[in-house]
Amino acid sequence: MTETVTLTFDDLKGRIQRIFEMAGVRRETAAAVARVIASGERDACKSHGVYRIEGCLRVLAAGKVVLDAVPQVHDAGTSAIEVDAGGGFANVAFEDACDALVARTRETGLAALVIRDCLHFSALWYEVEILAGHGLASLSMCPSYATVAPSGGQTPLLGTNPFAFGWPRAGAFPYVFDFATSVAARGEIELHRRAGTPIPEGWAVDKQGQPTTDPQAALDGAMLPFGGHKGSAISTMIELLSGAMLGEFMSREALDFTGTTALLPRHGALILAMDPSVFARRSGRDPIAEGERLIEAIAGQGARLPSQRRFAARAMAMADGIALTPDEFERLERFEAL
Ligand code: NDP
Ligand code: PYC
Repeated sequence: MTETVTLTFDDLKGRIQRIFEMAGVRRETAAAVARVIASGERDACKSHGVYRIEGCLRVLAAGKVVLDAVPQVHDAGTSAIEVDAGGGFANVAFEDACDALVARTRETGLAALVIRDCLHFSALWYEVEILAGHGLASLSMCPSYATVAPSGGQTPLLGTNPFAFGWPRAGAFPYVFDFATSVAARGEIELHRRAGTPIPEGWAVDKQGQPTTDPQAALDGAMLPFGGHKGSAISTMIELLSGAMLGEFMSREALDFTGTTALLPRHGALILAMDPSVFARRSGRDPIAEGERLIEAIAGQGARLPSQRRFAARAMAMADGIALTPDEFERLERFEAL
């Protein structure tokens, strides 16, 4: 097969859900995992789209995820709502606790969702976008496994620790940024390895601590934080807030526990949600309109807004379908036949 194959969002999502259900995953979990993977593919986020199915199936085969975990939401009426994912995928835990988080945030202005004992393999924009859809600003973060050297070091200690921010906009896609705190996500390096292409300089060092553009040497060596000491500090903050503070694994412990980067790490996650209208109440100003002025001024300079590429890809995919390469489609069919 040489042609790309085009699928609708619902078709792709349904196929992915069936793959996970056939692998023994509980229906609600399979649906949540399928939604986030299909959304990644729809938005041209290749490092967290259908490519991730294989990694998730590997974790299932290794018995390192609890297939039938039912998330337990603990809401004691405080600012921190907890959901215990019970060793299952984070996506369904987020979905199950989302309404409680939204309600508490509207009530108090600021609330946190603590996800415990989960496997988090997906892009974080998915979560902050849902919260922006409810009119809330939010920050989302989690550790990963130790694959990134701190700035000035050469040995993996930090995770690729993703960090996302969402801000609601009236009548437009929200303002969302979402990035690994390493120069690139590990998934990007893996995609270069598969394609046999070199990675850009500055992404990683090899086992000897020397700069490398060889993706395999990078995967075996250490990835680097973005922005030198600044990214290194943000990544450390994520380890502290979503690892140490929650009493969940930090990236080094997650790697020790799993024993390999070939399987997904197990850890916690933290989402902070804020209701701008509650914070602005006494100012008499409209925070969304104020934000709009800034965002429009940024775009007015010709600057690209974060997520702009993704939203454009989404619009195209929703109109014309989601295009899979022949290799991606063959893999999908292979997983369906398992
Ligand atoms: P990118 O570097 O591709 O993108 C980071 C952000 O910057 C995006 O919001 C992107 O928008 C925006 N952006 C990119 N280029 C520009 C530009 N020129 N001007 C303005 N904005 C720009 O992301 P990463 O490779 O760092 O991360 C990819 C994904 O991996 C993330 O979704 C992250 O959540 C996920 N991840 C998940 C992990 C986990 O443990 N679950 C671990 C690590 C990463 P746009 O999307 O529109 O290009
Ligand atoms: O791409 O770095 C990554 C990653 C790690 C876990 C999920 N995604």
